[in-house]
Order: sequence, then C-alpha cells, then structure tokens
Amino acid sequence: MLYPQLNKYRDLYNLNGIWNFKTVCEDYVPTEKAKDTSLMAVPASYNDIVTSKEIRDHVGKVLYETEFSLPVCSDKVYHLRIGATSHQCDIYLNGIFVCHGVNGFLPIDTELCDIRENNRLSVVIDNRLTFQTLPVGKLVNGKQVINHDFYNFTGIHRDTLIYTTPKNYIHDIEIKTVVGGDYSKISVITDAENALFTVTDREGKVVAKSRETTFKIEEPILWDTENPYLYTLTVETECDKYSERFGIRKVEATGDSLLLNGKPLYLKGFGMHEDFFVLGKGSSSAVNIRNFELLKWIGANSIRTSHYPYSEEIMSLADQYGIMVIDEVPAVGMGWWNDTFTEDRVNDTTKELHKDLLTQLVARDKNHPSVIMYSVANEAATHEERSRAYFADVVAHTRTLTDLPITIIEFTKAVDSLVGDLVDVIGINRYYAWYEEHGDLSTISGKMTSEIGRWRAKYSKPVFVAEFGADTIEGLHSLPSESFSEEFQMEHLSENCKAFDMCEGVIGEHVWNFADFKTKQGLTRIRGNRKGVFTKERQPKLAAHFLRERWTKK
Ligand code: BDP
Repeated sequence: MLYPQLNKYRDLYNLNGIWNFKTVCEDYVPTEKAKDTSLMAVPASYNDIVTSKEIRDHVGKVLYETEFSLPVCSDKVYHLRIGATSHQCDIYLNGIFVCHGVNGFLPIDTELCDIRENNRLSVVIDNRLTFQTLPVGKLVNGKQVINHDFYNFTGIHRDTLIYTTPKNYIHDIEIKTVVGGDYSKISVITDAENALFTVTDREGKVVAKSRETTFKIEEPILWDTENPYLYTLTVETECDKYSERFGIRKVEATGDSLLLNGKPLYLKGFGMHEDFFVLGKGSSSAVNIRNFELLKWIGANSIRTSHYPYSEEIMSLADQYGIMVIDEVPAVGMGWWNDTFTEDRVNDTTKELHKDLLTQLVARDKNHPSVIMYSVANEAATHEERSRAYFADVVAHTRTLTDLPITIIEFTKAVDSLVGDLVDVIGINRYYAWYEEHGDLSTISGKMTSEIGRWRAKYSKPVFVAEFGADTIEGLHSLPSESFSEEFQMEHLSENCKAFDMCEGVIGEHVWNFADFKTKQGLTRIRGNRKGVFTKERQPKLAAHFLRERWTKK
C-alpha cells in the first residue's frame, strides 16, 4: 500500500476543505445531490464543531458530500484515497456505489472506474460499534455502549485525495534491510517490472543503483533515535516511478531486552491519542509537529499509538524525528465486560476482522523504520479461556506479516494471563495509588515491583510498562500533595519510576497520557481524561519537568 505521490507519471488532487454534511437514515443512498445539508470541515470530527447536542451525540449514519472537477485522461487510472473515516463507510461516486470501508483508522484506497469531468463524491459514515467491530462496543436500544476510554469521534479524519497512475503502475514496494558489518543488504519486494532501483542518501547523493531486487549499500548509516538517518529508494519503470523513504535498522527481542542495532533499548515516552480542540480526531500538521517538538523537548524516545493506528503523517514524522513507535491495532474494548470471548460477543467474525486490520496495518507501515513493535491489543480479557485460542491465531497471523517483535498490552494480572507466552514483550498497564488504594503513594513501590517480578518469573520476557498515571487538573496545587494536584502527579510518576529502576528486565516506561483528551461523559471525567503530562493546549504540567530531568539523563 503506497501513499499517493506527485511526480511526472502521477497526478495528485486534494479534496480537503468544506464539504456538505447531514445525518441520514439507515437506508440512505445518495442517488441525488443531498438537500438541506450544513457545512462541514474535512478532515475533522464533526462532534466538537456542531452546536447541536443531537448531532454531536448522533449514533448511526451521516453523509459527507463534495463536488469536484478534474481533467480526465483515458490512459490514466484514477484512485481515491481517504486516510481514515471512523468507523465504517460506504463510498459513492456520482450516486454509484464504489466500496465499503470497515477500517476506521486505516486508509481506504480504491480505483475509481467511473470518474468524469464533474463529479459528486458521497461518503456515508456509520459510527456504531458492536462486538464485531474494532474498537469493540455494544448497542442497547439504539444507544452506544463503549468500554474504552476515549470519545467516539466521527468523521473523515484524514486527507481525502484523488491520485492518478499509469495503467501499468507500481502497486507496492516493500524494503527489507539486513545490517551486516560495513554494508547493508537491501531487498525490494515489488510488482514493478524491469525496474531500476536507485538509493540516495540524505543529501541526495546516489549510493546504490541496481536492476536486481537485491543489492548492497556500502558503509550504511543506521537509523536510530539520535540520528534518524533516512535514505530514499526510487523505483522507476518504463512508465511509472515511486520514491519511498526508508531507514536501515535492526530490532530484536531477547529474554531480557529489546535491542535496536544490537544495543538494549529503554523506552521513554507516552501512550497518546489523536485528539485536539474543535478538530476531534481530525489530522492537523500543526498539532502533529507541536506534539513531536514536545516529545523531543521532554526527552522521550518512543510512543504507542494507543489505541488505534495513527495517521501516515504521524508515522512519517516519527521516522524523521527519531521517535520509535509501538504500532497498535484498534483492538480495544475487549475487556471489562463480564464474559467477552463468547460465541455471540468477541467471536470468530471479530477475529477475522482483527487479523485483516493487522494485515492492513503492516501493509501500510512496513517501510517505517520508526516502527519497532506491533501491539495486537490493549487490555483484553486475557484471563478468559477462549481468549487463548483467539490470540494464538491473531499472533500467529501477525508473525506471517512481520519479523518485528510483537506485544500485547495487559491489564490482566500475571497470575491470570493466558497469553503472555505468545508474544515477545509483555506490556502492562498499572494504576497503583490511583484506581487501587487511591492517593496512597506509599503502595506503589511494593506493588509495582512485585507485579513486574511475577510477570518475569512466569514468562522470562522483557516487561514494558505501557501505562501508569494520575488525573491532574492544571493549576491545581497542593502541599502536601493530594490527588488531582500537579504535585501529586509528579510524585506519582516519580514513585513509579523508582520502582522500575529497582526491577530487572523492565525495558521501558510509557506514561499515560501524553496530553489530556476527550472521553465520554463520566463521574471521573471532568472535561475528559486529565492524565496528560501536557494539557490539551499542549502546555506542560509540573510533572513534565520531572520527566524531562529524568529522561534527558537516562
Ligand atoms: C487504561 C486504558 C486507557 C485509559 C486509562 C485510564 O488502557 O485507555 O484511558 O486506563 O483510565 O485502562 O486513564
């Protein structure tokens, strides 16, 4: 799956901007141009844009529609690429059905056979979550029940692009690199016929040229977080051309460590969310850059795309900023029900979708050097007997797609987990002194070290603390500290970090969360989840300075 590109063989049109919008009924088909619409921004979620509570909280279908003109040439193939529409959608061009999308956080990329000079593009989005969608949810009398902790933002969340290719176009390029001594072996897997492969370095100097799909780069500069060095591979055939950036690096998991280019890693960073004022989950380059600037400022070296694949722009920025990524599929909401893995809940249909989304995720992200590990789920009910066969199949499938390490992020206790042996790295989320023994910071050290010890004893695998944190209202101060104050958050994080430093086999700490984010309304959610180390405006809370001090030295 290649990202659309503009070059002498390929055109690119951006359809972002103001579209027409309305809520629609169940059987709506856009045979004619919609009437009585309002205006809506693309990309963005509509929820925090509208002023009507009914529309903000609408459960069901909405229509996004736009008209556009372009020159049509019979010797070109036209493709539509929408980066993400949450969640399912039906796409129509000029009233004719084009395709159905089931992947709320992954791109839809489809050929448009019936394109004309003047066109009407209609996207009918369905935001309902069930046990057969990811994230998992449930509908009760038309009301949406969700068991995950982020707002069910809806809309066209990433770029809508039309691009052209020649008829005989390059569909895909996968770049595999093997690091060996003073050279690197590059293998290109592609459908391109009789292609010329050219690699240029960061300065644009040609470092390899080949007609074979396997060739060497002498004295390669490896990609790492200090020097995120990127090369560019250009694949050129008689009638098409595509340039893909890549890095050369090696990631391995051993019994105690996660290694990057042979050196043990300590992951410092955050679980995040795509979430900002007004935009909801709408992609914004300005917000993305601000986030990466803050990650660098605080000394982070990694992020987890909790709890769904992030935009391609974020993945590309991670490559460029040298921020490693744990790439998570939207398998969230699979715990916290009484009995999750049953015939009529999370079942084989859910599992096939889960596997399909992993296929799509790896297909999209396989050439990003920043991706160091895939996460197959967050807080699933892995103590339930049927979860074992479910995840054995999901992980086995993921291993056919990638050589990178695989993790699952667990809330289940070590003693109860039935899946830890399947993965390479055990991810755990722990909220001592917050959801357990709230406010008592003295409990953290003992509980955290014992729990990490239990995971280590049971599986002899590296442990990654994927979430720990405390809700904090910016500007709320307390001496001595009390929960929700900035002092408490700082002490809470510091106690957790002390515990990690005492344990063997801990390969990283990701604070929950990078920034405050919107959730459904709830008694413990005052304007959403406030565990951000940065405010929603992206300004530091007190704890950010503690982390900066720790992480820039560690
Ligand atoms: C964890 C979830 C995360 C929540 C967090 C919290 O993985 O999505 O936002 O707890 O409660 O259980 O803050």
